[in-house]
Amino acid sequence: MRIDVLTIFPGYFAGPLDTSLVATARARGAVDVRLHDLRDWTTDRHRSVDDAPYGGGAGMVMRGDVLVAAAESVWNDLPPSATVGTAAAPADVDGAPPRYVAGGPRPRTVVFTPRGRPLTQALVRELADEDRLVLVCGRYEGIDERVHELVATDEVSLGDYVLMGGEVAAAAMVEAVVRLLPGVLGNAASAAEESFEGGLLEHPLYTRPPELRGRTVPPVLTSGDHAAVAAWRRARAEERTRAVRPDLLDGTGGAGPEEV
Ligand code: JCH
Repeated sequence: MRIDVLTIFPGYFAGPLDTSLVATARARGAVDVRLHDLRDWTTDRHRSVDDAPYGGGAGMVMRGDVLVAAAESVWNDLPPSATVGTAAAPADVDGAPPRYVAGGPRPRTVVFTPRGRPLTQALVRELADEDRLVLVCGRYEGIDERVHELVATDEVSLGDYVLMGGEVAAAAMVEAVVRLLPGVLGNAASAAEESFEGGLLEHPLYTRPPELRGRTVPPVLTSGDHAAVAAWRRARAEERTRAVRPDLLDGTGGAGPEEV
């Protein structure tokens, strides 16, 4: 899978992409993650990616022209020079390969926003089946609405709280998607994924030492009785889910967003 990330802070991703399983997956070629600096598509001396909101109000808005040009470049594997400063859709070049334009059919392109559909394991599974993903990270007070209309195929929220930009949400999505790619994790993790598919929270985990600050390990886990272990784990998972996430059991999907 190829994942392109559009951001004004490509350096933000240095840690998440170069650490642990994501780094291993990249090194093995299971995923090709490419970072793009949105300022490469700016047209002015100051390389501005934001401007004041029409209608007034506090804060700044990410410019739609910069984001559309960046998306068209990345979708079509073209350098910034090919799309920068194009307010209208570029004219068709005869004999040119098929090209993606804003508003038309395009690769799966996620724009992060607190107004988006919440990121769930079901969406992660769906995205992990794509050949490529484009992740768009805004900043400031948000992105020009026309980018949501013309560039986004998916508007996604990390949860019902307000971040300062889309980068943390994009890093979370990369981790969640990459761990599902073929060959990235072993069978143990596949099993863990199935257990979430059952709609319950994870059961408690224990490892050595057998006693920690006076607290021992539940004897069933060292009994060697696999059926008893499975029953104990299911009971604890149900108990925990009922206590902290009853919405996962009642099928309503949880509370709606507040103030976003
Ligand atoms: C973002 C902001 C106040 C946006 C700018 C771009 C995603 N789940 C989730 N929380 N926050 C985000 C997110 C994603 C992209 C951007 N901001 C800051 C600040 C807003 O309205 C109240 C909207 C936040």
